[in-house]
Amino acid sequence: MALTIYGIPTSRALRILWLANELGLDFKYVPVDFSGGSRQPEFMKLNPNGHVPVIDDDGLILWESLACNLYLIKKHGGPLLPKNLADEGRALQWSFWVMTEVEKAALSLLRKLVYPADIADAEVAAARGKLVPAFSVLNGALMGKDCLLGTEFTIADLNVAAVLAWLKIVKYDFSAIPNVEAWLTRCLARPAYVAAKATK
Ligand SMILES: N[C@@H](CCC(=O)N[C@@H](CS)C(=O)NCC(=O)O)C(=O)O
Repeated sequence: MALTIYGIPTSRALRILWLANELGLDFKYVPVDFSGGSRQPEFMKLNPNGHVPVIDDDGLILWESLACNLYLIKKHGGPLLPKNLADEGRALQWSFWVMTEVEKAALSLLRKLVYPADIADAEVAAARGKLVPAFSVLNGALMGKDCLLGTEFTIADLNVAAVLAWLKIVKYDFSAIPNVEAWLTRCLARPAYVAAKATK
């Protein structure tokens, strides 16, 4: 078995499981949770940061979920691979964008839902304040387009949608950004995503 994915579908491993399904990869799934499992000494030999996900691809150990996805798409190619260098640049841009402009704020809203006592209302307000301008950028980028790089669903869409999926869980109000809402609904209806969520 060439590829092993460590993590669980309720963690950021979901993004990698989603891509592996899109690519039709044969992989081994090792469920490591984030409430202790990722801090076990054996696992920390794979990722000294103590986080999931991790992949082991024929002996190459990688962590950082979106880096794993950018590696896997480049290795395996297929319809989700950007078609030229400019589009590859755009895919990198959107992947870094979602990590830096969206992920932390989205996680605050998700954590407020799951651990309400741990997250102050001020943090939630700050998170919402950060998301509004970021989503205005995304909504503009999706104006008149089915997908971030044009008409085809690519790794750019997968990496961004995988982060925004958390906001579906918290029932974030997307009504002011209809392009984002429609695009996200399409992305999350993909069979590979639905199957990834059910990984056992
Ligand atoms: N930037 C990293 C973040 C990894 C991360 O924080 N993973 C969480 C689960 S989604 C985790 O392992 N938390 C448990 C811990 O840090 O002990 C990535 O995208 O892979």
